[in-house]
Amino acid sequence: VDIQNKRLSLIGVPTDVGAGHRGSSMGPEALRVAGITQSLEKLGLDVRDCGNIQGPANPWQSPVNGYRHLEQVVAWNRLAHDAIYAQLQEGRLPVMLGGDHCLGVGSISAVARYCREQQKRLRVLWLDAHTDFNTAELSPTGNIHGMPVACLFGHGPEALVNMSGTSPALNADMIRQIGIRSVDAGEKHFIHEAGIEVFDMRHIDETGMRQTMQEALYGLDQDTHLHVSFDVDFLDPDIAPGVGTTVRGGPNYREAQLCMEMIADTGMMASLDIVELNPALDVRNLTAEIALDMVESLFGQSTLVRRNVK
Ligand code: HAR
Ligand code: MN
Ligand code: MN
Ligand code: MN
Repeated sequence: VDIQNKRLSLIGVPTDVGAGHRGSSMGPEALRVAGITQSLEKLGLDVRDCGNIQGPANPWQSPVNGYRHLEQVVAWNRLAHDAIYAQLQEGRLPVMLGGDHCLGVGSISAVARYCREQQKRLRVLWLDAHTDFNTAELSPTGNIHGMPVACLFGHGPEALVNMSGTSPALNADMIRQIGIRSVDAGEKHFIHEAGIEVFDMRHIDETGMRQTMQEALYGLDQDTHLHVSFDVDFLDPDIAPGVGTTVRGGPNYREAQLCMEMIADTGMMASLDIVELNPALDVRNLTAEIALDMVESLFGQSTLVRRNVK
């Protein structure tokens, strides 16, 4: 795949209905202010900014039956699903500018639907401090941004579980989680049961980011659609404080950059989520700028000087 010919579509999905803090709804604009369009154009990419999706306001209520704002979360995800699916059908590479990570349901459901129709294999890289594998019963908060992976695996409310047209949308062969360092007790048990391969921070510390990414990317072929779901809280809070749920001990700048560069080296990334950026908690848009650096690396901006190194 020749990244130079890639046509991108930025889709803003300004939500914080799935989170426990207000403010990730300002994420899309913060990424635009940091210059995402110009940065990607400089890399030779064709960028279409589709603007923002409009959805329901955040009613800021307590959880009901274990879910906070379920109705609004479903509405936003349906809209995100439809917008992303439309861009995929046009042969473009959707870049979802979130928004909180509840949007992973809509985004990845659209990608799963598209892959099924195109008979492509799907590999999702879930870059996150969290596994996001809670259910209403397991979640300590009721915040649905802690539940999207469980929903994609068929565990959750009907409307979210069936969004891709078949349930489950994903199975354990199709996803690798990287950077994990905060998992709730019941969630940990459940993720083992599901058989998901988790490259947690202990794995990264012991084997290094290079080895970790070689394992996470192992087995891709020309028929694979590679989706990256980049939760900005993947990054260590020292470099990325502008997120709602910071967890110490994440990848530093260089480790994260290597992760992104190794993904770019495959030339296979075909869709991307950038989620959980919260400008209300940021310092001078620093986290947006760091996240954008990482996105530039994902799209092939390289630190390599020596030519024939891979
Ligand atoms: N596990 C916790 C919960 O379910 C925190 C989840 C936080 N999730 C995100 N996305 N920020 O990864 O509430
Ligand atoms: Mn997440
Ligand atoms: Mn997270
Ligand atoms: Mn830059």
